Amino acid sequence: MSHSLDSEVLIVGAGWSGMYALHRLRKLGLNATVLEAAEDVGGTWFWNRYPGARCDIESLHYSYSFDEDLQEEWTWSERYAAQPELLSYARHVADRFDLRKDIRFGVWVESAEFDESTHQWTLSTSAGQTFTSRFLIMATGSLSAPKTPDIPGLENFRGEIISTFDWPEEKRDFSGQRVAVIGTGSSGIQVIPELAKTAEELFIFQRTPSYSLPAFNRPLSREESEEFKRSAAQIRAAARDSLDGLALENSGKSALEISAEEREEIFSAVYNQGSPFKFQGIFTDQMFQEEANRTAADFVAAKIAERVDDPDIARALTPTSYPIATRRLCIDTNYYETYNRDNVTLVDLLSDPLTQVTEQGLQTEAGLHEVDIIVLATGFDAITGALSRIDIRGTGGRLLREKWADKISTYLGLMINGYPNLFTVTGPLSPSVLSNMMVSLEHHVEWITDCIAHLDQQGLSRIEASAEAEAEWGEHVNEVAAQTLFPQANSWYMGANVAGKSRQILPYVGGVGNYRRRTLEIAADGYRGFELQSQPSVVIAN
Ligand code: FAD
Ligand code: N01
Repeated sequence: MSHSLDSEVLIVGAGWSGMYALHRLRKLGLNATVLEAAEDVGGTWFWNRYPGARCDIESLHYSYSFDEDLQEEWTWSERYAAQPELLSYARHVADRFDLRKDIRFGVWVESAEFDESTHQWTLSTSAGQTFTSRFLIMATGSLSAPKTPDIPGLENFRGEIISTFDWPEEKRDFSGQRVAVIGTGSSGIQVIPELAKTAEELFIFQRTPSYSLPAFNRPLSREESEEFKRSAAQIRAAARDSLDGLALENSGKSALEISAEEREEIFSAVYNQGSPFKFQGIFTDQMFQEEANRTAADFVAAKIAERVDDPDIARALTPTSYPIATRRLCIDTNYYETYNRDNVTLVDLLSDPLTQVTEQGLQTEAGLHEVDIIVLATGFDAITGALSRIDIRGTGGRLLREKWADKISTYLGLMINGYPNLFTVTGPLSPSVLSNMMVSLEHHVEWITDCIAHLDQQGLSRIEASAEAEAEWGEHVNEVAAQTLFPQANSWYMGANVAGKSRQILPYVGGVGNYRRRTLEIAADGYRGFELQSQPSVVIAN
C-alpha cells in the first residue's frame, strides 16, 4: 500500500528551533515544511515586543553557532540585545538561508493525529487545512503559551488590556495614561522601567517578588565582537560541555567554607559583571545547600535595600519565600530605582490582595486603583503549554494532555512514549530553560535531524520512546532535582504557576554537557531506549 504525503517532515514553529530544523533537514536532503502561527519568523522575539524586552544571556552567546559565515557576518550592537535586534537577526537568518519559501505563516496548528497503519502524522489547522508527514518536529517553544491569568472581573475592565507576550506592533505612547502592570517576573521587570518613563501614573501589582540583578548593559565594541569571533570555536565547544550552555567560570569554592569578607568580595565582583547565570553558580553549593543559598540571597537583598530609597518598599520588593534562583533570577536596567519615582506605586498583593477588576481598574482590599490600561505580565504555561493546547493524539488516539494530566513524562525531552515519530525541541525534562537555549536547541535539532536521517538510511520509519526508558529518565530527572533547592519554590520550573498542572521539575537540572553526552551515546548505541520499526511504503507527493 502506498500513501501520499505533503512533506517527509513537518515542523511546527518558526522560532530559532524551527528555523534551524528546516535548514538542517534540507542539508540532509530531506523535504520539510514549517507551519507557524505568526506572520514572520522569530518566535519569542516576534511576539514579545514590549518596551525593554531583551535577552538575559549575552547576545554573542545567544546566537546560532552552526554556521561560521553567519557568525562572522553578524555583529551585535549591545551586550544584551533588545527585541528589535533579535528579530532582525531572525529575519536575516531566514533570508540568508532562504527559509521562508518552506514556511507557511499565519497557520495555527490545532491538532495532530498519528495513524498507526501508515506511520504518518496528520495535522489540522484552524483554517481547516490538513498536512501529512512521516515525522513531526514540535518546535513550538518553552515559553510561547501565555497563561490566562485567573483574575476575577478582568473581562469587565473598560480600558485597554495589553499582554507583554503579544504587545501591539505600533509604537505606543503612555503619556497622560494611568497604567497598571500585573506581574513582576522577568517580563514585568523589563517593561516596568520603560513604562514609568512616560506613564502619568504606574501601579505595579506584585504578588511574588523576584530577585533581580542589574544587567550593566552597554554597547559592544568592535574589538569585543572580533575577539569573540576569533575564539568562537573554543567558546562554543566549552559552552556545549558546560553546566548551563555558557562557558562561565565559577569560584570552585563552597560559600560556607570561606570568610564572610572573601564571600562578599566574590559576590560583589560577579554582581558587578551583570550576569545572572554566573551569579547563581558562583559557589559550588549555592543551589544545593540552603545556608549557602542564603548568603547569595542576603547579598542581593542588601543591594535591593541600596537601590530603593524607601525601606518599606525595599522590604516588600525582597523575596522571602524561596531560595534565590529557584525561580528565575532576573536581570534589569533600573528596575528597583523605578520605585524611587513619584509616578510609581507598588501594590503589594501579599499584604493587600487583589479582589477583582472592575470597569475602572483594580480593586484590592484597601481600595480601588483607577487606571486606563492594564498590562499583563503574568507569564506562561511553560514548557508543556504549547504542546498541551494542541489536540495531539498518539497510538490508541490518546491525547497528550491527558497522558500528562497526572505526570509529565518524556524520554530525554526528545520523544514521548505513545507518540511515535513526534520529536520535541527543548521538550520537558531536557535542560531547556535552565540553559542558554541556543545551545540546547541547536543540540536537539541536530540530534533529531540526525535521527530522522538515520531512520531513512536504514529503511526505518517508526521510532518511539519505550515506556521503560521514559520511566527511568523521569526518575533520574527527579532524583537529580531532589539534590538541589529547585523543588522548594512554587515556580514555573516546577509547573506551580498553572492551576491543576502536575507539580514536578520540568527542566533537567543535571547539566547541558552531561545531558549532551548521554543523548549522543544513546544514539551511537543504536538509539537505546527507543523502539525502531520498518514501515508501510510511502510516496512523497510533489
Ligand atoms: P519560540 O521562539 O517560542 O518559537 C515557537 C514558535 O512556535 C512560535 O513562533 C509560535 O508562534 C509557534 N507555535 C507554537 N504553537 C503553535 C501552533 N499550535 N501552531 C503554529 N505555530 C505555533 N532564552 C535564553 O536562552 N536566553 C534569553 O535571553 C531568553 N530571553 C527570553 C525572553 C523572553 C521575553 C522570553 C519569553 C523567553 C526568553 N528566552 C530566552 C527563552 C526563549 O523562548 C528561547 O531562547 C528561544 O527563543 C526559543 O526558541 P524556539 O524556537 O524553541 O521557540
Ligand atoms: O513570567 P513569570 P514572565 N495575580 O511567570 C504574576 C523568560 N523571560 O513572562 O509568581 C497576580 O516569571 C506572577 O506572580 P506569582 C524567563 O525565562 C526572560 O515574567 O504567580 N499576579 C509573576 O510575578 C522568565 O522566567 C526575559 O505570585 C500574577 C508574574 O505574574 C520567563 O520568560 C524576559 C497572577 C509572572 O512571572 C517567564 O517570565 C521575559 C495573578 N493572577 C521573559 N498570575 C529576559 O530577561 C501571574 N502573576 C531575557
